[in-house]
Amino acid sequence: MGNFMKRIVFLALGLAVALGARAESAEIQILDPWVQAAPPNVKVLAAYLEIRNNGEKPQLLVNISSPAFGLVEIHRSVMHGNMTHMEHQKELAIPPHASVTMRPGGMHLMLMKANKPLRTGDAVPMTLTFKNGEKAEVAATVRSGLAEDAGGHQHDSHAGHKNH
Ligand SMILES: [Cu+2]
Repeated sequence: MGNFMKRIVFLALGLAVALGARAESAEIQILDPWVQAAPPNVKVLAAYLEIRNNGEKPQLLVNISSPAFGLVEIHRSVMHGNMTHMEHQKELAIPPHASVTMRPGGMHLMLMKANKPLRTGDAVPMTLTFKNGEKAEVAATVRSGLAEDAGGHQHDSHAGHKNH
């Protein structure tokens, strides 16, 4: 019986560790990652996503990498008169219990040095690394951003989704 109980405890501990790891990674959620479709000769693309911080502490996005691109940077589009200019940001802070939404005309991920042309519907794997060491793996879908550009209202995350 003693052995049996030990085995139960061991299983329970294993489960607790698994659940704990899952709860921790849910502190940061990446929602609706997508890449703006571009002509095949374009080597620089923009990606958008929402980063939600469910935790008690601020989170800092410090690095983004993708096997499909040589370099990924965090950019912010800012208007100078009639000209749009992009500022490179080294990191991006997400306050506790808040989210940062990247969208056309604002914050975006600049995907540079594309390894190959991307088509609408392709999935672009990306790894987002936060200062606390947490990593988020996402697959951003390549799609047209026309619906997004047309309206200035709140973005509906279900609008561009394909059901398969
Ligand atoms: Cu940019």
